[in-house]
Amino acid sequence: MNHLTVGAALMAILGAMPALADDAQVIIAIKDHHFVPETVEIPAGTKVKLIVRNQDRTTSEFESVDFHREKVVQPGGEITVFVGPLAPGSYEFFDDFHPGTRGHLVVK
Ligand SMILES: [Cu+2]
Repeated sequence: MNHLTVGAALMAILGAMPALADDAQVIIAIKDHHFVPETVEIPAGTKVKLIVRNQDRTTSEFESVDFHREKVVQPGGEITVFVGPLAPGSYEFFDDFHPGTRGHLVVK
């Protein structure tokens, strides 16, 4: 490749980067056996990155039957799950190790 071609290739790569940075991302904490926030609104038809941070001293398992995810979150740790694109509606999630801990993804 000559320098012009390299420059064009670089610009193509850099041009593609904002799309990655724009990916929808939501942080959900687990604190005192509650999800914070308990209701998370996300756009329909979009892939969304959920980051779940466990601030409790007990192990949790972030789980949803509605959107088919299940992942253990260590005390003080965090996990990432991708959801969507989803149709509009309300999708429940819970802590499978503390089933009283529940929240909802509201897709609009
Ligand atoms: Cu489970």
